Amino acid sequence: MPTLYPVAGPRAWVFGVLNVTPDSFSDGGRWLHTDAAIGRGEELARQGADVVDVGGESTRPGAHRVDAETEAARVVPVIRALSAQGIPCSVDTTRSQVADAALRAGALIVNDVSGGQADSAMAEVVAASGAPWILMHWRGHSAHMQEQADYGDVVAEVSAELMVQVERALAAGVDERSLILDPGLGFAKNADHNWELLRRLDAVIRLGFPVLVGASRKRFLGQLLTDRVGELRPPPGREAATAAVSLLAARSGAWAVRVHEPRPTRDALEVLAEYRQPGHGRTDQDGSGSSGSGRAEPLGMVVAHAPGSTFDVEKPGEIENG
Ligand code: PMM
Repeated sequence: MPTLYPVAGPRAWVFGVLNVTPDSFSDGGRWLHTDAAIGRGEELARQGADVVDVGGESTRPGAHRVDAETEAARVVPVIRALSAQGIPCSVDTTRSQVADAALRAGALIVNDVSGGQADSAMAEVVAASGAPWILMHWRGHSAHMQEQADYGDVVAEVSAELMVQVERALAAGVDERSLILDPGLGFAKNADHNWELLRRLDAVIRLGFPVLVGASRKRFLGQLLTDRVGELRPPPGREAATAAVSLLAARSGAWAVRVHEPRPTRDALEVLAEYRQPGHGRTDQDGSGSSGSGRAEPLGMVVAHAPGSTFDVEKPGEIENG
């Protein structure tokens, strides 16, 4: 299998969230059955997701764990079916066993919210596969993570802790070019921590790795949009705020964003790409621009067919978090 590396381009990538779980904070229970999950994955791709991020275990604060067999049984058939249709998939898991099964079923990327800390065998699996690995900032499993939301300088501490995970990954033989970092909004972080990380995202980006940001529908957006009687805006009403955060993150240089509803974010990212680089994605003859998904090329992946060979650019077709 060729090796994929994330690279920068005119538009940030959009990861569409597909939780095959009964209890995720925003879409829990909706896509638990395989057929429903596959249909949702197809819909996410139609809505402009560049990658469908398939997870089989909820990570919302306080969530309890499922066993590896249950988690794999939820994600593997979905990844196999979507990959067979040419829809790029990542697997959202902290377990090497699940990552391995997902990669064999066609997943291209491992999204590990524990940044390699939950399972010491994960680095080995990733290194052997050559798949890109998203290392998210993490201080412990969901059941207790909010007790760890204690920082002096959140940006400096998150950056330093991410670099520890990078060093561990490299020591285990993972290719440096395969690593993607994520500040982990809502994971052992309160609203102030999340906003500070977004404001100073450039510091995380300066660590020298592609950065993915997952703000979608998280609690800190519900808090921002609290109504006059003090009710938090429910998750489905946080879409415009999610698209706004995606735009800000991309403007700061994020490589990708992870969202529940790709269309508003994808549209916002198309606006940013056009603003920065006029006509960047025009495919029509008269230069007037075309509409719909596929207009702007995403940041993309490069494919190395053999070590040292030339690269080709591949264009791939209420308890709540944070
Ligand atoms: N957030 C959730 C789950 N997985 N993965 C990454 N890389 N970054 C995130 O911020 C992130 C994640 C939270 O739960 P959800 O799947 O319900 O959005």
